[in-house]
Amino acid sequence: MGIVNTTPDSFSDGGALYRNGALDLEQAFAHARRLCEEGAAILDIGGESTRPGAAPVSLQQEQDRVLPLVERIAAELDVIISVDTSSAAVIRDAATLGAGLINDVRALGRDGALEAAAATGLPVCLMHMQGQPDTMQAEPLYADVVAEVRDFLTGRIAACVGAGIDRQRLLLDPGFGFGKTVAHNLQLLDRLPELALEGLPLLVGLSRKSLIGKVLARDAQGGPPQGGPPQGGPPQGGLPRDRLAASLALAVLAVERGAAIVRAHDVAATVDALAMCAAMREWGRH
Ligand code: YH5
Repeated sequence: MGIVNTTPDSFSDGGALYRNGALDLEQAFAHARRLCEEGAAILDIGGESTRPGAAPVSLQQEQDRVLPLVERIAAELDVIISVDTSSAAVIRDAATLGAGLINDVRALGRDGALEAAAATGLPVCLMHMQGQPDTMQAEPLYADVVAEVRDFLTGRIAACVGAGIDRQRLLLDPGFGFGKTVAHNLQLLDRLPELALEGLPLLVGLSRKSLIGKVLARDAQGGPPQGGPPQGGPPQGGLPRDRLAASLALAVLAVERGAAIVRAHDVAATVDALAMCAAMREWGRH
């Protein structure tokens, strides 16, 4: 799953898709096409920044960013379109325009989202998050992170099924970096197989995330990093573009533990890494 982030504050690649403060549809589409050429089977289109400390966007802004791009990709590229949204209106409109998957970091928890998703008949990725994006990294706290994520996902599966969404249409995601310390993230990754509830496919998003910067200790002070990125300053733990090698390591570790879908910025490199995982899996069958 290749990431097409359309938010101007995304320090990973979103900013590059902007011209004169407005999303450049041509640039965004060119980026999407490149990710397809690099081997993405799914493109994840997001218009709300959910990185730690991010400010909320208006519905109108999100619609303006996401919907034209969904329409254009559906018309021109042979790829599954995932829409990274929590909004009922965006879920409905994106489905009408050709989206094939709903990816919600709030697991359809917002008003009307459950009903909107059910009405589309599309598959849904349910992700765990503790808290809200603006404050979630302040003080993540769990008695048992794996048990809490599992209980949350169990509850959201029940809510989806209750709203008429087919069980077999659900995907699960532990939500790496969403209200989690490095230790929480590593424990979730290590025990990923325990999260494949009811045998549902697991999606993981680890690409370029802050846990990498923290583990690699590329912060300016060289000391053990604390908290989230300073407001307006460079992200803690080195530039996200320096996180490719570590992102690939995490993708391989996740697939080894059963992840079915890897959400990634660097599609070509990730496809190569996962091709080696696939070759090893084939070998093991003989
Ligand atoms: C995810 O894990 N993540 S948006 C912070 C970064 C780098 C990247 C500090 N949407 C997920 O990609 N959807 C996002 O560096 C997602 N799973 C699913 N299903 C955050 C993101 C990012 C944040």
